[in-house]
Amino acid sequence: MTPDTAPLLVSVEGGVAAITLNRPEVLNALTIDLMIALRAALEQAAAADEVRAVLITGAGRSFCAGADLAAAARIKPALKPDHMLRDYYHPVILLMRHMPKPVISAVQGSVAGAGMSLALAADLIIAGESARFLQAFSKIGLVPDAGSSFLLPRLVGDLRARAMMMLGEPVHADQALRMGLVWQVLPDAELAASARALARRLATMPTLALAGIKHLLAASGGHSLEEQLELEAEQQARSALTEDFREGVSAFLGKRAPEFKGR
Ligand code: T3D
Repeated sequence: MTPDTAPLLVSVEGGVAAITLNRPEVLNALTIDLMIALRAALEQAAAADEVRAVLITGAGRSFCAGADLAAAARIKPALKPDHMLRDYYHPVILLMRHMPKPVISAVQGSVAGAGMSLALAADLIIAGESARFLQAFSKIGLVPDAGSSFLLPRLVGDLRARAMMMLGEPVHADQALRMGLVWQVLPDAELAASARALARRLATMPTLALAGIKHLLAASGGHSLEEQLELEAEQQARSALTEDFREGVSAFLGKRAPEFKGR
């Protein structure tokens, strides 16, 4: 396998780990090999000090068409879907949600099935105008998986999530923006450069504060107001001890731009 034919491409530059799903001939459909490589890339990005933001993209005309149905048909019944999900998908989704660094997904074309779950697991989703979000599961007699039934209603509300999941109709980029499913929609030609710029910007920010925001938001859904106030107070106490907080205040008082180090 040459680097160009690897199912996943990874590079690190300017504090950003850029991870590209690279099976464009099948719209980056997800195989076990790809999921293993994706998990490893995310684990490395989470552990590396020089990485302060992660960008996930898909090569070719689409971000991802979900699980590779041809590969799944070949390996069944050797590997049951629940084992497949637990062993290969869940670790990836959990890493994206919980790693103490911002994760962006930049999507175009079809964003379907577990590919949509993958996009939704990012902290920020930006889309090219060609993007079409498809809860493809019901079309083939499956239920949403890899986190879609958790993440989607929290983004767009219960009714819209139900409609997307039950009807399995595509939601186009402009509608996705109106629904609060994506942060930004851009012309496809500008997507890659804008996504890199956004990732680089996040990589210069106070990384521990961004990690704290992820932590707070992950907890808020299951907390009472009292519990969340307490967690905010604990988190703020930790944030106030960081080098970046000292730098932020010093830069503000010195009327200069801050230089955050992620510490
Ligand atoms: O058991 C388990 O694995 C459990 C886990 C399940 C998680 C899931 O993700 S379930 C949902 C799986 N995904 C789908 O059902 C979507 C299937 N794909 C489509 O419906 C369409 O391809 C799209 C609407 C996404 C895009 O349509 P279009 O017209 O733009 O492209 P296309 O011509 O259909 O696809 C291009 C090629 O990619 C084509 O190959 P070919 O004919 O040129 O050789 C097509 O077969 C291939 N492809 C697309 N999606 C998949 C795929 N190959 C394997 N698996 C796919 N999911």
